[in-house]
Amino acid sequence: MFEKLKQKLKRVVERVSQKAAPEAPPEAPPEAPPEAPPEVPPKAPPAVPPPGKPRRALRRVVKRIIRSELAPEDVEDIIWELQVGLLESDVAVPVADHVIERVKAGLTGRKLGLREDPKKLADEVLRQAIQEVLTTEQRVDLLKVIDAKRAQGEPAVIVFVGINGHGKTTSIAKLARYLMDRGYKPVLAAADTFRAAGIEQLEIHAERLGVGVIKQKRGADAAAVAYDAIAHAKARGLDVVLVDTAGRMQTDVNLMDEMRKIVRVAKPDLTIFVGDALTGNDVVEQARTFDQAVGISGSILCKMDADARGGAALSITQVTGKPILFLGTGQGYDDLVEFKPEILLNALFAD
Ligand SMILES: Nc1nc2c(ncn2[C@@H]2O[C@H](COP(=O)(O)OP(=O)(O)O)[C@@H](O)[C@H]2O)c(=O)[nH]1
Ligand SMILES: [Mg+2]
Repeated sequence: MFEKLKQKLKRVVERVSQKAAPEAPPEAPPEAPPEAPPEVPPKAPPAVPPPGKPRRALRRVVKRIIRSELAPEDVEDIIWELQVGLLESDVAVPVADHVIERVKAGLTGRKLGLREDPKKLADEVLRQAIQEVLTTEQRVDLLKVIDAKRAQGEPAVIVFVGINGHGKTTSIAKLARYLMDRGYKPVLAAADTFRAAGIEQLEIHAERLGVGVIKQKRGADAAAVAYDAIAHAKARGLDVVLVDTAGRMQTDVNLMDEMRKIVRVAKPDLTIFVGDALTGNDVVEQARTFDQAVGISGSILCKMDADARGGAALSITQVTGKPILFLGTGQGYDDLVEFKPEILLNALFAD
């Protein structure tokens, strides 16, 4: 998972260690005279870090660091590499900025103790910054929500929204399995009435899982299907209604109107955005659009098994302010992982 971002972060950690290395390389040139122009201007970094230059600048600062602490301009240099790394890994600009601010604050003025390992310091500062990005004020405990409804004798209603092909139907099937494994009784609502294949796909999953599915004809009113499913769940004493919906593009006004209507009628306890991690920054924009239209409670990020860059996972929480609930890690029913920031952190910082 996240090989590229992992490599970038590793390099940043190495840079910090180099800067803070206890001995200067013997071939280090003398310190530049004060009138010499700075090689890495702090305000306007070059579009691409020139090879060689940062290294020379780095050697010069090494001496300073041995005596003192990481000065803002030294940090600036490290940060530049981190910024490029984050953006190349599809981390959204405001999120990259946030991580960078935290790393800057964490590194600037840090004095390394004699026994302190610079690698550890860099690791710790980066980890903390990323952990912050992945932590939201709002928390969602899916099972608690369902239990609370069950205590009232009502089914919990969960509506899934997101673009076609990104993993909604598959995630619903996985979640049905997850809930059944924990003793809950779900029913599926085929409210993706836009495509006949959408209904059939859900039916196939339902049959394999041994769970009920409520459907109408293709083109039927999606909100009516959700309504039927809720009535069915109440009548049968089922615990959870998982409502599949149509996708299309998030810019589609009709789609957003349809989602609003479903939400108005079904009054979901949770509205979960399902996104495809492979689409990078796009998925973040989609989550924001759905959140603005219907208000999402959190996200499921699919195809993490194939996600080489990892930016989406870092961005989506920060941009929407809503937690990631699960990660989709494959096409099987059991390929659903409860999200914890540690999962990403460990994947990113594993050796
Ligand atoms: N590798 C992988 N494929 C996934 C994952 N989630 C969904 N898919 C695949 O993505 C495709 C589209 O998924 P689907 O659930 O139909 O998306 P929907 O249109 O949003 O309902 C299917 O081929 C799924 O098997 C995942 O976590 N990993
Ligand atoms: Mg679908």
